[in-house]
Amino acid sequence: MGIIKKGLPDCIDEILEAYGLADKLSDWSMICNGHINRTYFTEFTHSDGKKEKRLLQQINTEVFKKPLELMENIIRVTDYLRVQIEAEGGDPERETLRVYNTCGGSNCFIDSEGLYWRMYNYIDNSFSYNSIENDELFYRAGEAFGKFQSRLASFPIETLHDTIPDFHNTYKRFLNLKAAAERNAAGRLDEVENEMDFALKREADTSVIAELMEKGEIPVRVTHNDTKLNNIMFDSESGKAVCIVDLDTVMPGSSLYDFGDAIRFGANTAAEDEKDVSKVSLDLNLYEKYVRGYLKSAGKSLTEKELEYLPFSAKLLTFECGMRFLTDYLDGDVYFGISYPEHNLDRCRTQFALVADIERKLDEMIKITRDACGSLC
Ligand code: GN1
Ligand code: MG
Repeated sequence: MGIIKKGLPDCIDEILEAYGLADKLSDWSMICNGHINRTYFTEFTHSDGKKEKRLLQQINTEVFKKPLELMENIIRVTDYLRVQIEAEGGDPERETLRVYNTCGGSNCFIDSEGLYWRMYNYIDNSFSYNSIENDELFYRAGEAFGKFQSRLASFPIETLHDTIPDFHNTYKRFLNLKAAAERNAAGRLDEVENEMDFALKREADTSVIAELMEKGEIPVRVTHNDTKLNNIMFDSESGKAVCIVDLDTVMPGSSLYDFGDAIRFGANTAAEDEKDVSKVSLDLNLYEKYVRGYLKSAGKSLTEKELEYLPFSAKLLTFECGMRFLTDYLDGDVYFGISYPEHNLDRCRTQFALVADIERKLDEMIKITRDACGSLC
């Protein structure tokens, strides 16, 4: 087939061969979503004329150092979800991810350059959002991540690998930031004096959730760990949330990580990398929508302690993400993809501005959460 492959990975023919799809590629495009992996939409035309759409993704092994364990986690969790979705009368091909095997039966393919590739089902007639277009949307996002959590409430967690240890251990992230400041590898420390001050003043917050977990005061759960709004696919026709994607960081963790990170991204009145921090604030109305949606589907599976710490988790996860962007800025942008030299610094500043606004609004967030918990009973 005469499809133009310029822009596709160099090893594309090798990859397609491995999946039994050589010479069948009839369409493709790059999907620019996320700061870590390389993702392509691909369409294949089989010899009987049938078309099949798949997602092709290169796993970033700089970030995901244990790609095989990561794939095992994804397969275990999606297999488990598939059974639940079927039992609920849903369509597992649309409501969760499916990992395709290579012809040799592997769940990913390592090309001759040593790069790791995998293929997923493509959730057709669906789309994701990078910002909230109406409040109802964020209610549905809360419901979707709540459902993800509650469907996995009885999952045998001991079968999951800890693929990135301490991923949301905010205290460790704080120590990493201090170490990056000491190294000053990119020579940028002078520029970030205010941001460093902001971070150092909040050291005490950083160990709160980690300590609750260590003491067993909140349970270890299967968590997504990257609950950005754009990791939910919505149905193009009904507008309903259909599928949670980007399962790379599915690991044992705390429900508070997933709740806090979703608020960080979705309830911010500005984009994650907004340059004008005066546009950044925590939208209390959106916060309430998410809480209500989330509690509707996950509320009954959460403990009192988890419920109590929901508002704080929004602050902590926002702070953590800001510290990670600042660390990467100090290190010379070695982790997150960037579009311009100050990108990580701008991202850090929006996160810290949001933390400051959450601090101002924490009492109101606590009240909203209590009221929503009250209407749950
Ligand atoms: C990264 O690539 P993406 O957008 O899915 C990061 C998350 C951050 C997020 C910030 C594995 O996720 O932890 O919260 O950027 N993923 C990893 O936008 O580090
Ligand atoms: Mg991600």
